[in-house]
Amino acid sequence: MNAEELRAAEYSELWKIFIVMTPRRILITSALPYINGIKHLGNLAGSMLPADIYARFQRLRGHDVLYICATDEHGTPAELAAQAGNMDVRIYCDEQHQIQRDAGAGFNLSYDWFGRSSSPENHARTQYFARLLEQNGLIEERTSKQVYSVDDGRFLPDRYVEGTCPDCGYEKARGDQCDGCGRLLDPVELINPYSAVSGGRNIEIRDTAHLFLLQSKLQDRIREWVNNSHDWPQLAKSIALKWIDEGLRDRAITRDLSWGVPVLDTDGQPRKGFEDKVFYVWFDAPIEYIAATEEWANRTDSDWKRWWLTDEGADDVEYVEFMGKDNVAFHTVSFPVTLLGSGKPWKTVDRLKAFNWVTWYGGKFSTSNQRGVFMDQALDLLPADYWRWYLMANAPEGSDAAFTWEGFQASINSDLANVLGNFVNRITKYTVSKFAGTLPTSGTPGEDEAWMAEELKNRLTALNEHYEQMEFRKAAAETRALWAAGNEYLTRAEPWVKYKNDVDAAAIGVRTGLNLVAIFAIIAQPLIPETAKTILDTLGIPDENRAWPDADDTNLLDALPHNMTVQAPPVLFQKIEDAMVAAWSEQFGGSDA
Ligand code: B3M
Ligand code: ZN
Repeated sequence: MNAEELRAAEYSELWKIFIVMTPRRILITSALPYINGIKHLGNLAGSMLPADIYARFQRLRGHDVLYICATDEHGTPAELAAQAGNMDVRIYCDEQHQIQRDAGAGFNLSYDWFGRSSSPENHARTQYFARLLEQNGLIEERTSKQVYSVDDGRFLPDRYVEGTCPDCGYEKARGDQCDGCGRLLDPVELINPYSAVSGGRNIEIRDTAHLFLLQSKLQDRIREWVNNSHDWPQLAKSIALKWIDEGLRDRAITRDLSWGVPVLDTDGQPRKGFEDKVFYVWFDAPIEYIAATEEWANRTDSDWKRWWLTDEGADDVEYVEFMGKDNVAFHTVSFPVTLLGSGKPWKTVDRLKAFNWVTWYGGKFSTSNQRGVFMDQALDLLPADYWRWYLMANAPEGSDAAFTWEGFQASINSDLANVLGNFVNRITKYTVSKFAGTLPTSGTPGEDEAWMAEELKNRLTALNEHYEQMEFRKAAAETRALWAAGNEYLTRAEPWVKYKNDVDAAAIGVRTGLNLVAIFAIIAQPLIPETAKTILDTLGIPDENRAWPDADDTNLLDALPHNMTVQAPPVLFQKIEDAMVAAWSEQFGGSDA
């Protein structure tokens, strides 16, 4: 046996932290980011980041996880952004997809697949659902009134038209929504409408045909389905029921656009009267959750049906969705109508985690006004772990949460640099200097170790519960509390004081401390994966011994192989100085911006 094999063998003897159980199968999706432009930290905190953390936690627990996301590429935002940049929309999407993919990788988002809603798979799957829904009498062609621009020679759907909001009088309301009061609009409601493309005010309201999804017919079915979902957090359920109580309205699922999924007949030819129309982006976007899984399966020789069709093995899948609160209605009403209305055994969401907003000092993130930090900029300032930690410690769960540089600075300097960083450095450096870098074997556990073991058991149990409940703010707080308990333990055990008279008494403190370093890094993996890896690599802990610890394991504080060699990691966290905060406030907006 070489040294490494020997090490691994000792662990399997000593570190019995694997949970023996039948793995759960957990399908995770986070809302698909729009293609038009890189996302800001608020978008990240309200969908992709918590989904990643939950995926990492469940993988470390030994479960079978599939985490799927994609760019949402159709609709007017994509067309308009491409036009503004004088680009072909497909090339624009290719570029933007790559940018978002790179940003996701930079933040260590552990997607199993990051797809594209413009994929052939999604085109085909969207046709499939439209066909079934029509066969089942849930799609109907209706004539509807649309805004037509004589100057542009075209209809102006959604954001193609702007004008004055009929409700609040805001003069730059978009056709689909007013940014002044937040109300959802129908373009024909706008007062003094003008074309967002040409500015032309030569506007008429014309009749044209569209496909309508008859959501009203599924009202009872959807209510029953929502009522039967016991695992939805409060925010999601209340939003869903509010929509259902207001009565589900039939809605147009096609648009007068060229970029999107074309409306085809059963023979695959353009449907008559729909040659210049495509499906509405909110119809095909959620279908991409399924289609992205197909994209993944096609490229990895995997089986996607066992994740999505309950008669093909998906009956034991737990499906969890993450999103901002503005997306909840689409996921609790519209998408379920598509799935249930198809009449096929598609998997529907089991647990839905919705988030409030991250604000920028209480206001809005804004690219044009230079307020707020976007994903690519953040990584130019500091490593991903700093942002991941602060965004989750301050997650917008019970209410909106403000990003402030001052809060960020305090959280990083206190939680990461002082509480975790110092603990790791103190104990590893001490081992190197006083115990020749070897984990000491002498000494027996006493009162202090019993206290620590009890803390560990209780806090780990609580931490598991917070993660299972998808309470990320509480999970971060509990993680920090566990690190803080480690510091408290060292204050009680005082190995550096005892060393002078009783090396064995110091040894037990150091051994316990080193085991805590390993456990603290292991449980930090979902939140700050890079730093956790640095710590575990320096300790030389094999990958297979980095799984989530079992709170009931009584051997946790003496799991590391005796006599293993230990090094001190480099400084783990750089403190954020006042001067940095001042410079960043200047650059990105801050308290007095
Ligand atoms: N792209 C909206 C958003 O980014 C939308 C989500 C689609 S999820 C299927 O907020
Ligand atoms: Zn308004």
